[in-house]
Amino acid sequence: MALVSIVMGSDSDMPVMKKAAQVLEDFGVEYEARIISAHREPDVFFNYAKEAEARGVKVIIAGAGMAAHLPGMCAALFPLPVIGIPMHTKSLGGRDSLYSIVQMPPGMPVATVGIDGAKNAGLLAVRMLAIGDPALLAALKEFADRQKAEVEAKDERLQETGCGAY
Ligand code: RP5
Repeated sequence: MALVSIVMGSDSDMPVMKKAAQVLEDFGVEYEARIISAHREPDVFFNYAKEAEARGVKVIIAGAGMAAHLPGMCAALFPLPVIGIPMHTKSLGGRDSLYSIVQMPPGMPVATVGIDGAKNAGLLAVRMLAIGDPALLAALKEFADRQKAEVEAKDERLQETGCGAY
């Protein structure tokens, strides 16, 4: 049963969105991935978002670009957390997507990550699920320890080689 639903407005969003999927796979979190456009197929979108809770979904990760209404409309129809990912765009550099997603009206929250921030969206979903899952919480702590070790290793290398090696 999918605990997280990843939804995107277009297959053109996939190169970014698959980074969220990768995080969920790394943590062993079951997920589903869908391409559903709130604008181009509103009826399909409505049914998807309305039925997600009954299917057992706990968190929706929604990515969209331009006039990016998909995450906000997910929040309107799905009562549990929605994480929005603004896609980078050619015309406005993703500011259009960011502003569309982040400026939700009071009472209807979307947890918005940075432009193309799919990795953080995946990690935020894992953190939400870890509230009630001690094994997932332990895995998150191990992940943080590994990240720390990677930075320390980079600094050690810098101390050995100096800046010229970069
Ligand atoms: C949005 O419009 C999608 O999320 C995508 O980021 C953007 C462009 O879609 P395509 O024209 O590439 O299908 O709905």
